[in-house]
Amino acid sequence: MKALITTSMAAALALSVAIPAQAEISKRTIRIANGVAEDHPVGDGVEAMKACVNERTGGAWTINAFWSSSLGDDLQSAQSLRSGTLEMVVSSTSPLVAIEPALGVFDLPFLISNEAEADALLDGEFGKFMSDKMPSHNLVNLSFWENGFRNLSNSLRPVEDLEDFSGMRVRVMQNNIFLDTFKTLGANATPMAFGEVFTALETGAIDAQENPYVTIDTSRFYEVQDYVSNTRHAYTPFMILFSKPIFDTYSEEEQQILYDCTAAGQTVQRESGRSLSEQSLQRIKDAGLEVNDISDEAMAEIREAVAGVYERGADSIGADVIERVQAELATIRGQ
Ligand code: TK8
Repeated sequence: MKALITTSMAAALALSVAIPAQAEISKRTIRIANGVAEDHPVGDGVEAMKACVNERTGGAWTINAFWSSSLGDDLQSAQSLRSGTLEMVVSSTSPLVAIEPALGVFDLPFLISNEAEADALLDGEFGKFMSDKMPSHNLVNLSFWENGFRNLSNSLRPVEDLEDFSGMRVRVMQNNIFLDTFKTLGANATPMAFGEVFTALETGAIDAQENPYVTIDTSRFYEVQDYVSNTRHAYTPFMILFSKPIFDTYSEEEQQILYDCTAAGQTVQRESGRSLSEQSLQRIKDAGLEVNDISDEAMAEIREAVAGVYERGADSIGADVIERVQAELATIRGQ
């Protein structure tokens, strides 16, 4: 009897010794949904992430990215993650207010003023506070990447002051804060999924849309727009979301690989976006679009006009969340 126990214990020990470190990593296929085109900086981030995953898993994982809303728009994809039928999405936070209304905090007009502030906010305490809200919706936020500062494009006229927004049919993301902002500016705001924007601009169903230069460039909106105005009215983050039901089946080591490799992708994606932005602007100009800045005076008037969005947004976002972000930004700005 004693010998038997010893033998089986020895066998167990031999087995545990024989298991290589890699045993915690299973063969897996991860699909990533995306609304943007493959040549958007997100493409560079995904490539960096793939290289990292390949190295860490010894090639055990296959990552397939699907571009230009081919697996559905941001919100649909996030819903698929929640039900465990899709692994991953690179999604703007804005359309996800239908799932977590507090995410609307990022859409408050002129909240973030530059990229250094965005990075400090998203990679710091506040970003963690927002990410912590996601597991209750069956989602895991692995990292914040950059969509960026949004600028208005349209087919009617250069937008140089508040009056120029008047009556303009602007597509906004499916988001109450953006809707309020553009209505307050006097525009005729229509919520629409990203994948429908190009055709809506092309057919003239809408006059205008707003997105960072890299998106106006890579989604070829310049083909169906004539004016771009440097409004920088909001900064949108991308969340790198993973399906929690699927995440929960991963080993701890595998979960760590997801965090580490989306962080590696973040560095590359942000750098690529920031250097591409200038090139995109040049391509937009080369395509014959008229690009204009807005005077400080006109900008002050525009900011003043939308100031009430903060108070009205508190109902859905939560006054505590708005206070928290403002306190955090004050700290970041050294105020
Ligand atoms: C792409 C979107 C896009 C966003 C929008 O799926 O909807 O305008 O800016 O980048 O997330």
